[in-house]
Amino acid sequence: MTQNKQYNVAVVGATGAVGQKIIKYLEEKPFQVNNIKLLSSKRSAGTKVTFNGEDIMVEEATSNSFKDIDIAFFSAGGSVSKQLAPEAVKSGAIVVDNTSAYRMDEDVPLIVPEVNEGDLQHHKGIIANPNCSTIQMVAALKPIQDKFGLKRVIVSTYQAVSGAGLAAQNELTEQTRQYLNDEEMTATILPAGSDKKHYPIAFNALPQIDVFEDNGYTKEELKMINETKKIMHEPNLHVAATCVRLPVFTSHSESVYIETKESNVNVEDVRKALENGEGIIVEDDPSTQTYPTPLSAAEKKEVFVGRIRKDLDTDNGFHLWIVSDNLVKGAAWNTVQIAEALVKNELV
Ligand code: L14
Repeated sequence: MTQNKQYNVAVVGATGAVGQKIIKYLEEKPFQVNNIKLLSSKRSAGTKVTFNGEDIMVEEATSNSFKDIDIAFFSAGGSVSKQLAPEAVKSGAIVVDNTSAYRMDEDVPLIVPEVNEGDLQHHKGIIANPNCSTIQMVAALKPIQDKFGLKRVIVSTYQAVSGAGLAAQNELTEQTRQYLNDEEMTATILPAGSDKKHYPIAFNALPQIDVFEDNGYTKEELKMINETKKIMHEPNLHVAATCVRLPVFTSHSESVYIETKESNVNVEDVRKALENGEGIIVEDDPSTQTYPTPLSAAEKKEVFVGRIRKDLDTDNGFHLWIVSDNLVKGAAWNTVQIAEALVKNELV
């Protein structure tokens, strides 16, 4: 019986913000962990991390790290995944990868369990965790797609700095201090992915996350566009995205405009579909000023939806405000949920 089976797991990037959260969610026992191996770059190797109250030494990840590992979580950047995920698969592990390295590969299922758990059946060793902004949006759109179909999605994001790592968080803190002390702000990190030019994020809004492509979209925007179509099995869905960084530490927010395939859908139908959606919490009551915010969603596993309203001009158009913790549902929790689904479906 799968329930009694124990699994050997490895976490690559164990000292990072997402790796730490993966370890925390594994302690909640989504399945039985027999042995846990904590791996990192050479730089962080030798530090100790606790798992279930026990101190575990973090080791440098190499191609030999994955013997006897059943599930390997990768969250140490795209180049580490490119180099070591195939090695882990060769050793017999199933990889759940939290980077963008394999997401659009045809052979790699891109999974949000509430949306397309079935795609796990076709895995060939590597499973990809989608981009944080994509995850929370498709989780909220799924119950609407199921009930009314989807024709078009236009999203603008309001993204936290934590997605760009600890250095970006420290930069926001330091720039805030500088600004309030009338000092010049030093900017060296954001917009992340860009090595040419940097802008302060404190008291600002940056319409660039990741680098620009030739068509004028940023990579983050194209990730949202392409990943959404893949996860929702809608190659012809019209999707447009504008991704913006805000001086917020945790949780991404999204203003999302959708058009359903069905017409004559009313706002109560959409609200009901969302209320019944898996992993979705509706927080929406203008009479009490109830809606989710980045602070209210932080550290929670669910995706929060508010401001549900009908477009005033387009019959099948609706507007939503979708908020979720980008390091939790957007990264660590979705990754652990994928492993849980692998176990449940006896695919590991
Ligand atoms: O594609 O800078 O998983 O906030 C998610 C976080 C890309 C960068 C991904 C950020 C990353 C993004």
